[in-house]
Amino acid sequence: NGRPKHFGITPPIATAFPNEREIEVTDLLVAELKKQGTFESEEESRMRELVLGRLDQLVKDFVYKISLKRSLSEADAREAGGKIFTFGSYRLGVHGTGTDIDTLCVVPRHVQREDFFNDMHDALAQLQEVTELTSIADAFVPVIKMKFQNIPIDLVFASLGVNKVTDDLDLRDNSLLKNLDEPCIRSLNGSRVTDEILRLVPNIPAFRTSLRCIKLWAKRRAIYSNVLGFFGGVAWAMLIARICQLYPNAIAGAIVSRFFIIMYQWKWPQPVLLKPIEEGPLQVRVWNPKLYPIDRGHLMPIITPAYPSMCATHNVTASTKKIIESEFKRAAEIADKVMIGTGKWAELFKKHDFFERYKYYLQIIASSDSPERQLKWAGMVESRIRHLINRLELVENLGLAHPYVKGFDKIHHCANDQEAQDVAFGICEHCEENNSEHTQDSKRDGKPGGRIVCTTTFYIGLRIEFRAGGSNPKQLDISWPTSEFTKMVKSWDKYDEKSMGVAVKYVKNNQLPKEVFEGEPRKRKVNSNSSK
Ligand code: 3AT
Ligand code: MN
Ligand code: MN
Repeated sequence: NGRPKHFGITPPIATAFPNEREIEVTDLLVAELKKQGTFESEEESRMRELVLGRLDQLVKDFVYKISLKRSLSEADAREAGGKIFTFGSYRLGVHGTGTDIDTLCVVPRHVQREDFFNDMHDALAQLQEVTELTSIADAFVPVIKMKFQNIPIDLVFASLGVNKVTDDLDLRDNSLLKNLDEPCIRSLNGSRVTDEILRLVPNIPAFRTSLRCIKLWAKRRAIYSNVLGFFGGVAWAMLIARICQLYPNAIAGAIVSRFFIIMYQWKWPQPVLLKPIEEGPLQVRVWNPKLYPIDRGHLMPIITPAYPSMCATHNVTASTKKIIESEFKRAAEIADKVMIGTGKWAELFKKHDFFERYKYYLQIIASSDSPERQLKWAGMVESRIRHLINRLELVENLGLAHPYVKGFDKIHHCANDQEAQDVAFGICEHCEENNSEHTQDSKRDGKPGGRIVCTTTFYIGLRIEFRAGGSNPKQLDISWPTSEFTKMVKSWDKYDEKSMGVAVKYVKNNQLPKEVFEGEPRKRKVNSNSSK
């Protein structure tokens, strides 16, 4: 019975149109975002469209060939169709220069995933404009990755229960999901979620500019990472979408400043929803804290709008929640100053001070004997760090365990066993003098007993709070969280003791390797109220 009068689960807070000051600060914001290089050139954006057109044609050719292979008539094979959808930052219209295009290849029922990873992969391999082609067929969301004319592309796959996939196909209908296998449902999900977000936003240009701002801010403040317990791209998009619903006629400058205030004051664990949660035709679980204790445990739930609705922020821990909230507070104060004219947007995007902030850090060093192995092993270790954080949060005298959002990769050319063992424990004599390329030692691994060791080092900042009268004063015992963590990562089914290692150790602030400062001069001052 018609469209709702408003977007979202409540009426708007205000429907006012922008005033002069809001227009001014929005212009300033757009200028700052341009200055910070968040927009791509027109040439790059034309190139992306051409590449997408090429990919769409390749998918149609692929479906046609498989259709003939499955003995469809020439006419039916032509009609079988096939279509490319996009999702991720490109679909939302907030991608930056050099970022990937996330694409979904949708095909009719007689084309299967094996065909995609064989025939489609091979067709791509034939093209000279395709480089760095890799298939990850056994991933949670199976994917072909490549560069097409130098543009990074993620290509996922879904086979629908239909005979034809025509160009007017819309993925909105929940019944499309019936009888599909899990990887197909998950592959469709990315696209269905982004499309639904866009449908639920009243003013798309304001949404885009605001989201660009929030993404840049969250990256600079090191709180942009789903795996490590902060928020990922989809969660940030849903948060901004909710604020856009609450202020349907506002422009970016106003949205952003409301965003920080509202998010700072948000009564978690009240969930952020863009629409009522739907039931649907599948046997899968939909997020429901009344029914499922796990869902009740989500500290900052932000719920995806497409069926089956899920919590996009289930990785958040007590520590990352505190960190995100303190960043909301800082940003709300800056946005406030910008509105009254005593501050600048640039202040919002100032780099975090993670490596200056704490006196003690934990280093988690994942190591292995080849770059290919390292990619998977380090990814596995990274995905378990939030469990380490959860356990550290229970340690007496530890006020905060703050994970850094990315690992630091290195390839070490080691002359002998001792050196190889040392680097796996974070001891590297030449690391400080040479850069990570180790150009001078590149021949060391050729010597007898020489080899390479790949390491990825993750960091957790520790805020130690010794309380007077505690049962265990002036001690910090992290042996239990650490041993539980190493046990957990080593129980991985692809773990191999001979070629992989993991080590957890303390480092003091002044022992941090210089690569964490990424070429910036290192300040020696330690903030006395952060750690003692
Ligand atoms: P960039 O502009 O590419 O940095 P993005 O939001 O497009 O930002 P990604 O390309 O990493 O981010 O991811 C796009 C979407 O793909 C987001 C999510 O729906 C899905 N996705 C990404 N990584 C995973 C993963 N490991 N498992 C399942 N889905 C994923
Ligand atoms: Mn992307
Ligand atoms: Mn991607």
